[in-house]
Amino acid sequence: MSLFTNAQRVIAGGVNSPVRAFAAVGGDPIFFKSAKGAWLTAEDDRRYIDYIGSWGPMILGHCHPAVVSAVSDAAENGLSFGAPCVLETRMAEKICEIMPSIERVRMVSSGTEATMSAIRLARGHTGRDKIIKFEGCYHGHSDSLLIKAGSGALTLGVPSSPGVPAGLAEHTITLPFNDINAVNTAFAELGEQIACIIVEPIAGNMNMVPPVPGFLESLREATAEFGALLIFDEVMTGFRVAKGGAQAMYGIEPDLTTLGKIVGGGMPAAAFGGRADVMESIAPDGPVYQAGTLSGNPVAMAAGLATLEHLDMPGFYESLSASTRRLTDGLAAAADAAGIAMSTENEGGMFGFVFTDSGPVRSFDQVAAADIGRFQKFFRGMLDEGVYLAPSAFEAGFVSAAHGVDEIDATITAAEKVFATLGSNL
Ligand code: HOZ
Repeated sequence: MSLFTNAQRVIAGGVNSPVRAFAAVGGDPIFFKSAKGAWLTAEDDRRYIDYIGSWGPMILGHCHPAVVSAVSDAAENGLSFGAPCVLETRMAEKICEIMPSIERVRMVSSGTEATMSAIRLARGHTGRDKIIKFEGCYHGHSDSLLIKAGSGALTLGVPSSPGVPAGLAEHTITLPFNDINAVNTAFAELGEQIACIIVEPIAGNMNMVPPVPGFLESLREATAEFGALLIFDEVMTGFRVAKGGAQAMYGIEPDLTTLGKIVGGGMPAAAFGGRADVMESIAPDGPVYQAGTLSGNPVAMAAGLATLEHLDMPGFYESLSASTRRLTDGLAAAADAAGIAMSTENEGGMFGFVFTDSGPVRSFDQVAAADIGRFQKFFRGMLDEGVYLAPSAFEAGFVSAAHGVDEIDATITAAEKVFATLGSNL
């Protein structure tokens, strides 16, 4: 019996998160037993160059010695206290230092918890129910946010999940990403009822789609004018596209920010934070309730802190960006040489590629109209060549500091080989 078949007997769908099931690319998912640097090792001992990085957290590469040693030191002192510890304060100080828009922070255990809590806070603080999100953006799987969502929901064709009460869904307004007019129209009609906008400032759950000039600025202006809050979901982009996240890159100060992935350094930790006056509405200071048994867990704080501290190394982001650019430039050149229409994006350690001749990709409609069949063949060919890409055309990819020229160039060579089998579409 295959490992996947065995898992399916006892785990719903055989996986603990749907996109891992390979449903969109065919075949069984690979089971891994270890990881080091840029490499994953499967149960059958095959090695793969990893461009998922646990979906973002592993910016230093797998098993970075400083992170592993911080985790084992912390574990020696206790796995969980369910009470305050100084590591939490140090983590909060570090986050506030890196992202000055965050004056107060609250640690949670997952990105879903961070976005769910930020939405409740925005509603509680403003006394309004309606929220705006964008089609193809994914903010975790809480009820209000699983409407026209990206990531696994989009991959599996259930962007608006059954099980979300209609009475709740009616308060979620979904607009096209990068459509400034749609935002202004929604505020002109319903501005006084809108609690917040939540947005991935660079969308990473419908492949990778950067904001058009003026889009994020228009969100800032509309929310400020109507007394709504602007939430940047930087679970993916935080510490990833730049140390200070997309908000530092674009020079926009959101009212609230959600963080996950890198902030936990590979352990389950996430956070939300922002303006002090807004965060004061959270219990125990204020009436908006939010809590968690493992929130601020000392082992997770140690892993996250060790990771964030490493980002201060001189030239860290220059080198990471250069690696990512080398990868996307190489992939683009290989596709071009094979006569294959492909559009690529890269920022910091995050990248995307879409099989389309309509690039640059700036809308959900462009991603939705891309050649998914070609992606599936490319994915499978690359897997055969020992390159582990996200098993979905709607996910961004991640490069770590452990990806050297050797790994990047081996990936490009693999792509040249696979593209040659796909046939030109130009
Ligand atoms: N939501 C994640 C991708 N954007 C996938 C999480 C997982 O499968 O681990």
